[in-house]
Amino acid sequence: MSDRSYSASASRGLTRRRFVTGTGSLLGGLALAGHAGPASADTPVAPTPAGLCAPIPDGARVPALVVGTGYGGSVAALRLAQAGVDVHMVEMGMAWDTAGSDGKIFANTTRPDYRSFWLRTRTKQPISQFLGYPLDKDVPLYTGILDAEDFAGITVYQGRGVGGGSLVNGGMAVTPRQEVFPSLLPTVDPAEMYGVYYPRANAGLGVSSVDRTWWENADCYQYARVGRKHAERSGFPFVFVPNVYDWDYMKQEATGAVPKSALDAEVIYGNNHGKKSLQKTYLARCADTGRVAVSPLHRVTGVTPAAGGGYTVTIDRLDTTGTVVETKRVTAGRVFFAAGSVGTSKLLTRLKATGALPALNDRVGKNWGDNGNVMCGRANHMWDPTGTLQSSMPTAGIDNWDRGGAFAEVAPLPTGIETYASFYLSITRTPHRAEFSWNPATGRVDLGWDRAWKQTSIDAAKTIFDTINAKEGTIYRTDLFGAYKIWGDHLTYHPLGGAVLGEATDNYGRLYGYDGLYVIDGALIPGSTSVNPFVTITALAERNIEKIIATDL
Ligand code: FAE
Repeated sequence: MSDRSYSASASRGLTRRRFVTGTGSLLGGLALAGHAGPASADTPVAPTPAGLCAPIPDGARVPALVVGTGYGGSVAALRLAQAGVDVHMVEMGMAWDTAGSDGKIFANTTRPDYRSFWLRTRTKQPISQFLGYPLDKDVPLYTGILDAEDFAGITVYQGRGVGGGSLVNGGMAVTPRQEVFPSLLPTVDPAEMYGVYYPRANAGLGVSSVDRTWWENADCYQYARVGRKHAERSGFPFVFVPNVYDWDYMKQEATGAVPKSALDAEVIYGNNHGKKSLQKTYLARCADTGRVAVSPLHRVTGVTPAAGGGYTVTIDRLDTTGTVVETKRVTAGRVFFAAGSVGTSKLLTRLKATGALPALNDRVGKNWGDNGNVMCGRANHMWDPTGTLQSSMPTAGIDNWDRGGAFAEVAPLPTGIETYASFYLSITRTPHRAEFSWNPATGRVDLGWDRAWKQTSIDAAKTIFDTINAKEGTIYRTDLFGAYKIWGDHLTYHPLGGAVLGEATDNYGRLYGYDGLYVIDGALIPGSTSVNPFVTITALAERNIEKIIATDL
């Protein structure tokens, strides 16, 4: 077993009217029935610090406006505020500070309900079938936490709400190996990233590693130990990876001392406990500065130069059915695009094409990739059970990047029953990159992805799993993504690129064509991080905002 260099290097209560959002990876919920309705009376569960969730008034003027509250946006807001700049963050999703009728803020992965999906009337779970049963079901239309955004050939899963992807992701906090980094971001100095910004990001995110002694004996990681045994018997490096989950909390979950979250299959629709999502780390620190305010359920639709300097930003306020109930216009001295790779790319592509920001260059909307994501399951023998209790927080991966172009996350399949299945999300090396384009006929931005491109990723993943199957005498599961379908090749959890560093922007995220407009999220990274991306997104944002504060403000 090896650690290679996947090592990592604030959780605090938030006060009145603030967000508490929980936190999450992979699995598609395995629900077969039933859903709760919206709470009849809202119960405030998490207090919010005065002024943090404070909707921006129409006509306001702000020095800095951040579009989106995910990793890039939270880093930008914190560092600007610490430098003395007042910041307003605009977030299309909800604050996630109010419990439903079940007393919980977030729905369970195995029981999706109205809270689970962004403006859908039927769930679209990443794993759509199990043992021949279709899993999707009708839900009420609601501004839920997970967006399954459909483009031609690919569904892009994204978090919606204050905290962005940190609300729904698996918390795997992976720093790429330094020798791989130059192929990911060729214009960025690896020495400064590994010496300064990765450590800063890991510290800011509260990243830590599981206690190995506990892990070796914990029932909830039996699936991971089976994953290790199979990887090592086939000669693949099995690497432990850090996470942002609070391991002490998980230990207490295992003993029954506290309410369960990771050990109750919570993840892709939020974690009610345990995970250090951005609300508990960067955004909590934003609140402490007293200089950051957030408008939840507000969506930025326009940015254009203002007559008197700065930018006019058009913002729609939404209700929980997604209906626009008000349109506001505010003026911002500087605008930071942090709406996620897809959100930022869509906005910029449309604003360039429709004449709001015509001087953006031709690289806007280009060089977008899926981080080579592909999923699969393997059917183990009856003597290799993976356990009825599985922690939803992954702790390890199989690294075959150098030889086969694949890094496979050993993922849980927390169904509550013994499935004899091993499940994996592979991140693969793939040359395919797509473009966003404005479609005047539909008034939408399209993404030119071809499903057939995933074959490269499948071939890379097979370098690991064909080998393991041959060694173990096992086969692939064919019941998770459709009838007799082995590969989950229809989706990505890791959208990256579309406004790439050194292409649409300079080497620090300043958009070419406009002073005072910046990109500071996953859109900057050209399609791959070789591992799970949020630590790299955070570290790059730390690097860029430091330069911007030093030179532009
Ligand atoms: P992101 O976190 O997506 O934040 C963008 C925010 O902008 C969102 O809150 C949007 O709602 C908001 N927004 C978008 N458009 C607008 C608009 N027009 N106006 C206002 N607000 C807007 O961006 N990564 C890992 O490293 N480890 C994992 O274990 C992992 N597991 C994942 C599991 C799932 C199910 C998913 C979906 C993702 C996972 N990821 C994981 C990916 C990770 O969450 C993602 O790369 C980051 O969240 C991207 O960070 P950004 O700052 O780019």
